[in-house]
Amino acid sequence: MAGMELWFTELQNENLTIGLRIRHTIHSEKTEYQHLDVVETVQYGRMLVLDGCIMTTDKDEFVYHEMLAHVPMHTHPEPKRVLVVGGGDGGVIREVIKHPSVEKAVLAEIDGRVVEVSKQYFPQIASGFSDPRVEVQITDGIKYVEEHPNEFDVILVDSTDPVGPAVGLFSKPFYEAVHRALKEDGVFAAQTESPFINQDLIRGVYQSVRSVFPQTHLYLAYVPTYPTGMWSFTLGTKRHDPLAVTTARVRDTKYYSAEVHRAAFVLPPFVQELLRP
Ligand code: SPD
Repeated sequence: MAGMELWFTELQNENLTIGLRIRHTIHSEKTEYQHLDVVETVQYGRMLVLDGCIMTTDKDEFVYHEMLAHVPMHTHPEPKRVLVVGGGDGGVIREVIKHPSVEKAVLAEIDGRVVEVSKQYFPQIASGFSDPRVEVQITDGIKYVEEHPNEFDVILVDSTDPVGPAVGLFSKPFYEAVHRALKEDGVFAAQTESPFINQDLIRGVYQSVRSVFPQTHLYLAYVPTYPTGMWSFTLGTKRHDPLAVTTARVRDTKYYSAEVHRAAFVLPPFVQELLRP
């Protein structure tokens, strides 16, 4: 109909939405675990949506994927074996394998349809899946972590929001299992939502990770299509100090740099306040 506009609306909480004008729906299905949609937006290109929540878009995906991958990867001096829990679209794995030291990168994703749909509709995000160092395991990430003690240099958790299948990925028993799955100088990082609307979650995750790892840090990045735009990541490390990073080993990035790495740990007072015990 002439003049008709289509809009996608994500209900971010009961008082807040984000709306994007869309051209059309490209793909829609109900997988074993969730509703999965791919839509073409006017502003951000193709967008992957799981259970009504924006996961990634062609135009801003680099911010989140680079920051979840490169901050912990640079914190480790020579990451060889890396595990990504979740992240079925492949964006984090694509960044991980930019590090020449990586010998093996495992993706443990519960929903195989996310991997397949991403390969089909987001080829530049999923490009890492064809790298021979990458192994995709369609499995429960929690179980995978529990069954692989002392195996990884870096573990990254690219989860959906903390509802449904992702709830266990925000729990202390999971962080204890991650600690066991890491080698003696391992580094862990997870996406931990927005400091504006997920304060209790950030507080809880930070204190849990802090009770498991000798060093815990929160860092921030700015993702336009995520609720409020300000996004947090929580990093736990057994030995290496993320604040000691002075040079970027990977240069093929659009958001990450050594300067951005250090600046990401500078927290506004209201975020520092969330981390007080
Ligand atoms: N509210 C959005 C949180 C999404 C975090 N994971 C996104 C997956 C992208 N690889």
